[in-house]
Amino acid sequence: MTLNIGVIGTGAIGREHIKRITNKLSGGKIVAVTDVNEEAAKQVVRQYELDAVVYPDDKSLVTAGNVDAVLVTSWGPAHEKNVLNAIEAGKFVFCEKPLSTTAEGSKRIVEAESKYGKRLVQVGFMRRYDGGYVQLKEAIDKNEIGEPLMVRCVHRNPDVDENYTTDMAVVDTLIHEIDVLHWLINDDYKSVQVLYPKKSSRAHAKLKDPQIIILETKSGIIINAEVFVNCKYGYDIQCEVIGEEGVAYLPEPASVVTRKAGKLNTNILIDWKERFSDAYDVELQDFIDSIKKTGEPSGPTSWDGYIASVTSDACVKAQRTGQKEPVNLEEKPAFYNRKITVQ
Ligand code: NAI
Ligand code: NAD
Ligand code: ISE
Repeated sequence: MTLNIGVIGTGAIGREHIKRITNKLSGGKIVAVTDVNEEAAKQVVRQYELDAVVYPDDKSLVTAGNVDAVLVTSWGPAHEKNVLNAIEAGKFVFCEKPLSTTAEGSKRIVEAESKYGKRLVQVGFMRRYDGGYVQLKEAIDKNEIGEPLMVRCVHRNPDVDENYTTDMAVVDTLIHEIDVLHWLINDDYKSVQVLYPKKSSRAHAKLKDPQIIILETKSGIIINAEVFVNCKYGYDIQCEVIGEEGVAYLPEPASVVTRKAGKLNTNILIDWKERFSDAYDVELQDFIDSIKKTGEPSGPTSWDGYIASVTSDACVKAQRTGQKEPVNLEEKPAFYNRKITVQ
């Protein structure tokens, strides 16, 4: 059986995911697309020679009879409405991060899904599927470095456009660390604080860049996360977990090392599309396979999206106040405690 997929938002990552589902992955087919810019949706159908209908809006796409699952790759502020419409139509939905740009929005999704009574939603937190992060988690879970005490990480982009504002360093960028780190160290966040180092002259007026975000967990682990989105030299993701017995590092992407003319050289990636390309493949294949085998997606849940939103709201508040702000999570509903395993 093929999972028929409708795509809301045919921008950068929408096109990437359409290409991988069409050319690389198995078991899924793009049958519908929509974009607020209708010409962009039509162009994608032509460019990738899709056998897909272009719908005028998300509501008509999610209610189309032949659409089994919806891929939300619109921009962040549109996600909540897109996902709620899909749940109302009883469709599976893979939503790119963030699930919603506010905790209230993510909570509304959690409530709608719980009321529906079956898991429909998977959030695009692809780092949980990245080979390097999976190895790092295995090392921590096997107690290879003892109790984790501190984490240092870095999220650098070469540049961003004029629409990227100070809060997006959290809502759009740090959101990946927020999700992957509590999963990695099996702990919950307690408080957050944001520091602004000297501003890069490359950052435009509405963006404070770089930023240092300090997250403290309930057990007392301190995470120091740097977001620097005008670093110029490349797309660089680093993570280092310091434990009682040793230190574990996220592996660098494989790249040839040359020794020549008195220099040791290796390439650094420039584009986020390449850095997590394999992880995007695995997460979407898992979404397709899990629905087919178990009738539910098994990846990051709406509750994971909610945890990320509550933490990101606290970080945005901390950006404004300069103070340590608490992360106040509600009790996890029993609905999200079940573990779904794909054989
Ligand atoms: P983009 O701006 O290139 O594409 C967004 C597209 O959605 C645009 O074509 C826009 O016209 C369309 N759109 C916006 N609102 C819409 C709506 N209500 N209905 C239909 N279409 C709508 O943005 P990009 O970079 O593709 O990002 C899209 C989403 O993917 C964002 O949520 C972003 O956070 C996420 N993303 C995730 C990445 C990851 O590593 N997981 C990487 C890049 C983006
Ligand atoms: P983009 O701006 O290139 O594309 C967004 C597209 O959505 C545009 O074509 C826009 O016209 C369309 N759109 C916006 N609102 C819409 C709506 N209500 N209905 C239909 N279409 C709508 O952005 P992007 O870089 O592709 O990012 C899209 C999403 O993917 C964002 O949420 C972003 O955070 C996420 N993203 C995730 C990763 C990742 O690493 N997981 C990487 C990039 C982007
Ligand atoms: C983008 O939306 C992503 O999700 C990328 O993974 C991230 O590195 C980048 O900063 C975001 O803008």
